[in-house]
Amino acid sequence: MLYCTPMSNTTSSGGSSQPSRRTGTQPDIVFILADDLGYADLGCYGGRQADFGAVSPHLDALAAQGMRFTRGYANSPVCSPTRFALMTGRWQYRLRGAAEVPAQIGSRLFHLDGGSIHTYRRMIHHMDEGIGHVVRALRDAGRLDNALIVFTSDNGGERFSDNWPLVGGKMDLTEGGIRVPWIAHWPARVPAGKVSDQHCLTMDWTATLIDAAGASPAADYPLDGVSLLGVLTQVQPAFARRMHWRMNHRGQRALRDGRWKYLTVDGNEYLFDVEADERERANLAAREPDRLASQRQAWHAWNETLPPTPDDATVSLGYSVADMPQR
Ligand SMILES: [Ca+2]
Repeated sequence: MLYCTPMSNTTSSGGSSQPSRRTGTQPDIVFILADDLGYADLGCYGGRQADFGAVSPHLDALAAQGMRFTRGYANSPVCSPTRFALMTGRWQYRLRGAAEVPAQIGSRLFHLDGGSIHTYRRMIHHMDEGIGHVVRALRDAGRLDNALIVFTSDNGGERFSDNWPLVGGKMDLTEGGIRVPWIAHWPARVPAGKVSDQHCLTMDWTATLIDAAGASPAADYPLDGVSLLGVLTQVQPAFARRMHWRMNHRGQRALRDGRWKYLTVDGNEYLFDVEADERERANLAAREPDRLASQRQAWHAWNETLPPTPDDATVSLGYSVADMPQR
């Protein structure tokens, strides 16, 4: 998914024949949302080289010349809800039908009888080449300096993805299902070579892009996302915020609060120190009952601010353990 929004070519005023104001004003915005790309699929996130060489040299260059986030999350571990959140800048749970994906799709669509790591890395490489063409076109047009290029993924990695060191993938609220690559490149405003541990969600991009364009959200639809413009431009340090998820599928709930993560799956409760244990293997729920209780309460307090999940919300995985052994 690629949005290109030329926002700076209509800013001249007063009948002046001067070229439109560009530097320091509204940027061009290129928003690139990869599908099912895992946290460690790109070289700049620790991905391995393929037999043909670097898998993602253009994205790696954007990260090196811009800002790379290490705690950027998708609003959901599945496609459509994250896209709803991106399009509205709000919790997807506010939108009827976006709670989960009522998909009636057969496993035939997934081509489960094909694919390989080699093919998967080739696909990423082709995507990366296309992004390289976009960057080159902006540079050739003299518009790269004030172009905000954003790259992220709509959910955690699919069956051939590399999510290391995270556990789980698409459909899971463990880190591998929701923590994804986040890259921002904007030479005019974002210093090169920065790595941020800001906690952030897909819907924050919506707030950030509105902010970067100098616009305001509609008063009737206040945003749940928060602008990261100050973090991007280094005028503001990383700030604390809680991030929440919920999903009927397997009764999953998650709260990320600082270094802590509260998680439920299949009726089981977990508490992890995600900064010390990114793989969520050391369950501290029994050792820290008070913290577990306060995190559980915080999740419920958030949940009560949102519409309930519709009774008829369903999800189709498209395939099951009958098609593929569980990871
Ligand atoms: Ca997806």
